[in-house]
Amino acid sequence: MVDEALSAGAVARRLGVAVTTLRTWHQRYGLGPSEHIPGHHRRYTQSDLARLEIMRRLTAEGVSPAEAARWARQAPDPTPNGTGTVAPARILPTGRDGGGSIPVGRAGPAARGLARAAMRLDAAAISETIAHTLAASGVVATWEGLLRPVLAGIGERHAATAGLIEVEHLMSRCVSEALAAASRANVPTGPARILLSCADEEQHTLPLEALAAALAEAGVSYRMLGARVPVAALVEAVNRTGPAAVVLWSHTRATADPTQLSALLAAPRRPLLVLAAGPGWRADTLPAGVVRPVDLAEAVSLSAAVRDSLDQSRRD
Ligand code: B12
Repeated sequence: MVDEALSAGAVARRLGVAVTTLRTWHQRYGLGPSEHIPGHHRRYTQSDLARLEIMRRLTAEGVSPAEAARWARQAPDPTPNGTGTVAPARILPTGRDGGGSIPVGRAGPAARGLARAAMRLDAAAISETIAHTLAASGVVATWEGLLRPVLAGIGERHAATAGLIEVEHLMSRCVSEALAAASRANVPTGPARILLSCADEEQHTLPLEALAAALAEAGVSYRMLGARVPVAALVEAVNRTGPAAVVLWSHTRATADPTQLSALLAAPRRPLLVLAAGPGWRADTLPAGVVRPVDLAEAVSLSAAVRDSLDQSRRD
């Protein structure tokens, strides 16, 4: 028995999770090692491993850890006669995707297919799926139903395992390219009324790239400053171009300094609308007059509305 029992590190490697995750599953949900030899660290038996594999699979599919642990504890011992010995390969199938999967919650088959293509690092399949869905369903539906679930799933899996950085980078690149290639045919000529910018030091640009493509689809012209814009440069751009609205994206608390928003409100050519977009901003720290959209669709409709009201006031 001792020969077949495994250390926490070995189990973590087999499951593709961090040792700290195993520790949490042990302490919070009682899914710990059961082999105990006096004078040695506790070790995981094959039955423990089988239960942990159920835990890993269900949590990856979006089941809450508490619920997944309940199923894992109740599962019959899969080892012959409950002896705790079974070939690891039977418990842990591995494939060319490197093992494991990206949880996409209730998203549909296209998102599951995209998640699998991302795990295989199959750039051609990723790009084809995104381009096809953009053409068939438009930008907002593609973002909400396809891209957002897979991006969030990658983030979730990365947080649990500290892995998948290569998947995250390839996926980001493919999403950027596909959004940039979406049609700009509806964009009118003339001045861009909406200024899109990331907060200072903010590198998460994909949601703003989705907004740019969605505005183009809706016939609204925009100017995109992209990642990591220092506040002085942002104010300079506002004063030089006089946009009707500025959308400032912050994805994490670290980049959500509200003084960036105050600087926009104090700019000589103050925009009609300042939108603080993204999960970084805290509602209770936003300066008065700043609006926080709940999602992409709302950011598009607020931007379109302010563009219309500016055009109308110029005509009157
Ligand atoms: C792709 C990605 C990256 C890429 C970004 C590439 C690019 N060009 O954008 C790269 C590799 C550069 C990156 C870097 C980092 N990342 Co990153 N990243 C992600 C990932 C996987 C997806 C980001 C994304 O586009 N999300 C879009 C959707 C999925 O996000 P959402 O919050 O659900 O969005 C909803 C709302 O914001 C709302 N909404 C409200 N208003 C509006 C307005 C509009 C216009 C839209 C569209 C939506 C919207 O609707 C959205 C849904 O549509 C996330 C995981 C995640 N859950 O987001 C991690 C994540 C955001 N990253 C994280 C981290 C830690 C980092 C790094 C610090 C890593 C590092 N150690 O270097 C750096 C940060 C660098 C920096 N200073 O900015 C953490 C942040 C944790 C935290 N809360 O602080 C996350 C959550 C991953 C994780 N679970 O650990 N990352």
